[in-house]
Amino acid sequence: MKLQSFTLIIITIIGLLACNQKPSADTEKKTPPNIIYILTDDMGYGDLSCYGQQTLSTPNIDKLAAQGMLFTQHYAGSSVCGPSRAALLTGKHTGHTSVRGNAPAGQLLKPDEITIAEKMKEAGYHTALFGKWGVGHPPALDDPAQNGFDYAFGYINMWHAHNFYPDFLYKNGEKVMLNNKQTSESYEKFSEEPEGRGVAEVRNDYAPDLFQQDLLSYVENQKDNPFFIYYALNIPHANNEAGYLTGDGMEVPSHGEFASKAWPEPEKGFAAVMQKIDQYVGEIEAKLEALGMAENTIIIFTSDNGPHQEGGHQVDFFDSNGKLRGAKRDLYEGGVRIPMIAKWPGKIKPGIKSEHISAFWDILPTFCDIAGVSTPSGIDGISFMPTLLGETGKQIKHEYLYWEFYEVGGKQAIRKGNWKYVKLHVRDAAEPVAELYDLSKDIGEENNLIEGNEDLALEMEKLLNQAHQPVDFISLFSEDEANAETKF
Ligand SMILES: [Ca+2]
Ligand SMILES: [Ca+2]
Repeated sequence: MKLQSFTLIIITIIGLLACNQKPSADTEKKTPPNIIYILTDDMGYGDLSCYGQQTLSTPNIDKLAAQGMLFTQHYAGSSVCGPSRAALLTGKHTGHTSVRGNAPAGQLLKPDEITIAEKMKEAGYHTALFGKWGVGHPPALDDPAQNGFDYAFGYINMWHAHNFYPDFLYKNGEKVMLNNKQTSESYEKFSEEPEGRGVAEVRNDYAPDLFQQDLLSYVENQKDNPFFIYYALNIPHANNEAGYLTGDGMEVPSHGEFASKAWPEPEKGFAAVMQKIDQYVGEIEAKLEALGMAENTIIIFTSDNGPHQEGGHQVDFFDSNGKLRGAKRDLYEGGVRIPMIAKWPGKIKPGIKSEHISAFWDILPTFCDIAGVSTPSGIDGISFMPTLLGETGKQIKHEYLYWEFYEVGGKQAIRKGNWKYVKLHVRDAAEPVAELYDLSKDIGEENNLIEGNEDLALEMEKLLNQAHQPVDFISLFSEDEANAETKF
């Protein structure tokens, strides 16, 4: 009898322990972290103070870096918007994505291509896009929904996204009118162009502010479900059309504290826009804190390509590319190496700098790992989850990174270890030129080491051929399709 009671007590205790453990295991399984991926537009490697910016300061983004991990060798998918975003969403580099450039028309994500948003949905996330879609040309008005986004508010085509005071935006494929009005001059000039492109004379609703407000209220409404936010801000990009009409494409509601600076007007605008980005990041952090969600949310902050020199802004004015060579449309480091900061409380150790070599096509498999779903086959990306968790010994490395670019004569580039191979004029009348740099000693790509390293150059040529998969709408090696150039 005594033994029976004892056994009963033991069984009860074991049962209670099991009950105690079960809910916590379930809770962990049911609440994967929210993901907020903030993609700025044309922000360079040197634009943030945590990456060495000297004139402007970005205190909120610096704080994010201090609380998380700063990547020194992260790369965009391409050196312009459309293909970079396609590489991001599909986990494939530009030798494999179905979107290779901003032009010509006829290139779009294909229905059978699996996107990050589709994988996040599979993992039970609610998925939302705020800002600029701009993937392929010409995208359908519900293209974000066709590619896995439950909610989408912003611009669909990338030329519309030049205009910071547009007449309208799109919410879930439906037009939403704003309290702005284009100038008649801009209507005349750009009426044949992709919808929404132009310059406003009546300026009330600054689109990035609308995205920010909408995002903050979305976070409040979604606080009980895991969510994936793709925040594709269209700043500090220029309104190129305003650049042509007025000489100043850096549209922003106010120059604020920079108004009295002895700087050209577009540079005051650039400074004010960078400050806005930093404030937005601070507001998102504050909102997550207020809702008690900061601990279970991973924030990644990055840019879609190198710094622009458009709308009157000069790359050198604030040294937007830092020590790197080149800018947007280059395959030199300045065109594709970009800041990336990741904060994940309790998982990523604070204040770490990682030199792991990674690229946009690694985001999809990394997010699959975070959400606990399988990674699709046939992609180029490698999850950098081990790096985030500090398990660097487990991190698989890329054999090489690859980019191809159809504008400005056509270019290809490879990064293999510390070697960078850049090939120019692959599709115009000029003779192709190949250059080789050792990034470990020459981050600014100043000393071309191709002479004397012919064997290595041959190996790189083999990799170029291996990485490039031809597509039917354009050839990388023929200049016949002259409209590969982006229209400004
Ligand atoms: Ca861009
Ligand atoms: Ca520089």
